[in-house]
Amino acid sequence: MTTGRPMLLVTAGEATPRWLPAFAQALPELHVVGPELPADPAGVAFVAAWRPPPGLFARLPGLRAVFALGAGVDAFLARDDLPPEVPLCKLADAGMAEQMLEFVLPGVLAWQRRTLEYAELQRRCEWRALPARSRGEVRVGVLGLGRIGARVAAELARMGYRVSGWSRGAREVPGVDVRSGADALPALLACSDVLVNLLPSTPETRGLLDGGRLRLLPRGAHLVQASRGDQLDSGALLALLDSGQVGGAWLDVFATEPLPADSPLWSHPRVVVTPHVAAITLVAPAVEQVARNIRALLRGGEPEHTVGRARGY
Ligand code: OXD
Repeated sequence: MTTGRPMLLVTAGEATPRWLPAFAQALPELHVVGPELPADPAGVAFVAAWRPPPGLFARLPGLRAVFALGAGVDAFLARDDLPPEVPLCKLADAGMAEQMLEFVLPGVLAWQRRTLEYAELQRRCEWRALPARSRGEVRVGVLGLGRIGARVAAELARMGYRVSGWSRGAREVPGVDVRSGADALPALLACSDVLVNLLPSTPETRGLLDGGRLRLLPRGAHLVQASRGDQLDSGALLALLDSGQVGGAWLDVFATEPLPADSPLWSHPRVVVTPHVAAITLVAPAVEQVARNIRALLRGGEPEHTVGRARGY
C-alpha cells in the first residue's frame, strides 16, 4: 500500500520482526516496511539492514541512505549494488562497547590469574601455585581505537591494566599509550601479554595477524579476537598455541561462519570459541540513532557516522 510517506525498508534476516515495530514506533512519519520489497520500490528512501539480500540496493532508485544495523560495514562495502553517492551510516557504539568490554575481560583476567595454566595443572591433578600477577603488571594491547576499541581500552586502563592502543590515526584515549602507523605495530605486539583485536576489516587489516606478527607476542600471550575472522591466520595461531608461544585464544569471529565442525579450534584446550556474539546490536539505542539520522536527512541536513568508503569503515 502506498501512503505517500517516504518508506524505510528494514531487512535483518531472522531478526527483522524485532526491528520492524521499534522502527515503526520511532518514526511514525515514515512508512516502515520489510523484509520484502514493497510493490513500489521507488518509494523506498531509506534502508536499515544487516546482511541485506544481494542486489537489493540496485532495485531502489529513490534510495537516500543506508543504515547498517551492526558494527562492521565490510560486507556492505564489498557489494557492487550500493551507489557511491548514497551515504552508508554505521552505528556508533549503540550499547556494543560495554558488551565488548565484558567479552574482552575474561581473556585479560585469564592471563592475569593464569586460568588456562591452572586448568592444565588440574588435568594433571597437580596442586601447585604459580607466581601471582597484579593488574599493573598485565600489558594489554588493543588494536583498533574506534568507538568500541577506545572505550574498551579506556576502561581497562581505568581498572589498572597497562594498556597500549594501536590506531590508524593518532588520537587520545584516557590512560592509554596510543601508537599509530604500521611501523608502531611490531613494538606494540612485543609488549602485549593480551592482544585484543577490534580492528575493522579493511584491505589493510585483512590477514594482519599472520604467523610472523603473532610470533612477536611475548611467550604465552593471550589473543582476544572479536572483530573479523579474515584478519587472523588461524592455522598459524594453532601452531603457535601448540608450541606454547600463544597461551590462549578467545575467538568470536572466524573466516568461515559458522565455524566448520571439523575445525581443530573447536576442541583445542586453550581456545574458547563463541559464535559471533561478543557484542550484539541492541534494538533501542540503534533505532534511536537511525531515527535521529533519518530526521536530519528529512530536514535537509547531513547524517552522522557516515562510513568513509575509501577508508573502509
Ligand atoms: C558485526 C556485528 O559487525 O556483529 O559483526 O555487529
